[in-house]
Amino acid sequence: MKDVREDFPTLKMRFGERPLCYLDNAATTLRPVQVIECMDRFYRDCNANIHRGIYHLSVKASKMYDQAHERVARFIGARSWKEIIFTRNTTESINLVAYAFGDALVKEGDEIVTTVSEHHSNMIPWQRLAARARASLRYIPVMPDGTLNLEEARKIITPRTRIVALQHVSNVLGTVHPVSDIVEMAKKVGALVVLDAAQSVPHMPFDVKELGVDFAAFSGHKMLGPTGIGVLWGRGELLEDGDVFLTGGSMISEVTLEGAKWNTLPWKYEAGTPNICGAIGLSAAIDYLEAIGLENVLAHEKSLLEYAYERLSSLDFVKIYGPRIDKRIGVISFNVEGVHPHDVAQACDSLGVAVRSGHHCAQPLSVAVGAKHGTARASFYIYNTKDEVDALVEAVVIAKKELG
Ligand code: C6P
Repeated sequence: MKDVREDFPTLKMRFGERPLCYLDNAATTLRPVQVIECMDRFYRDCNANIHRGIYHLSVKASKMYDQAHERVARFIGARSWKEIIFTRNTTESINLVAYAFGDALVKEGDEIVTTVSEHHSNMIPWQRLAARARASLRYIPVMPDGTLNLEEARKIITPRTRIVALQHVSNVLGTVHPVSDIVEMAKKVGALVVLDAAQSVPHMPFDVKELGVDFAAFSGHKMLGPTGIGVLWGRGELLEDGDVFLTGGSMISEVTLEGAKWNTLPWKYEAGTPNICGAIGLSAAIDYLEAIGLENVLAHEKSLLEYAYERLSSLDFVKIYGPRIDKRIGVISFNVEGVHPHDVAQACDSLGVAVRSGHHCAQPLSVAVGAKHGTARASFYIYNTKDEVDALVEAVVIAKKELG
């Protein structure tokens, strides 16, 4: 893979003698100059609201925003750009599905299925929907290594199941879940499948048609794009028929004092002035990632994961959570014997190494894998190096020596 580090201004930061070693990419990635400059150009040269003005600038901004839908559609193999809805983030995308589709679909006595491995944003919306509908929410349990228990999944997904919501990749353990097995189970009983793709779209080739899911959600800020822009992809025919979520300007075609008619796709789901520059910045991020190639992104992360796994597991006071490395991608969660994960993260910070600590917004999963106080987590991306893994290991050794 080409050396990309020069493109990331944040990597030039230093902490005393040491360079920044950014290993919190599952939380959010850094942005390359190509994205930053693209957004800067938009605000300088093209700034206008979209789909409202007939003047030159507004038409130009509208075209760029519309093209951003096309860019995302091509990137994830959607059949049409009209299937791409811009939201704020993965969380909002999942809430959109829970409200606009879940409320109409799920009735008293029905079942919604999710997994113990989920990020809270793919758990709480379903807890709330189950409560609104008087339906029950059932969880596919995880094995001690954090992989899904498929035998139990076969019993839990029943003809009463209306929605199966699962993540593609765990943000805590990096586990890549067997989506096709779950899709097969869900389709047999006629349930919709909602995929939280926040940790897969940025890291591996991703095609919604191949996966066979009904909805997929992800965030721009986890894939070199800006914050405040997310995507919901949905199958066109579902989106055509679905109820609306947020209401107001832009999402209507006609309004009377009595009511309104909804706009065509995707605008029906994009109420109000959207994050125009965010969508354009996300397109630039996709251009950047595609120039590298998602297979190369995955291979690079895997090689860092292997190296980190080997180095950390050679320390007998470190416990690594999650499955074997062939079942996961570039995330590694661990604990240092006798040291709280927040103290590990602080020891890392003192050497310029940024890692996250805690439950990583997936508290039930932490508990299920035996890490009730959480873990320290390193997560890799295209600009990380083996030297940075060495810096992490150095910090972990110091944490044990000074605090353990
Ligand atoms: N995980 C992490 O440090 P938002 O915040 O809406 O962009 O993404 C939510 C989300 C949903 N699903 C998964 C699998 C995720 O990893 C995340 C975000 C970050 O792990 C921040 S909590």
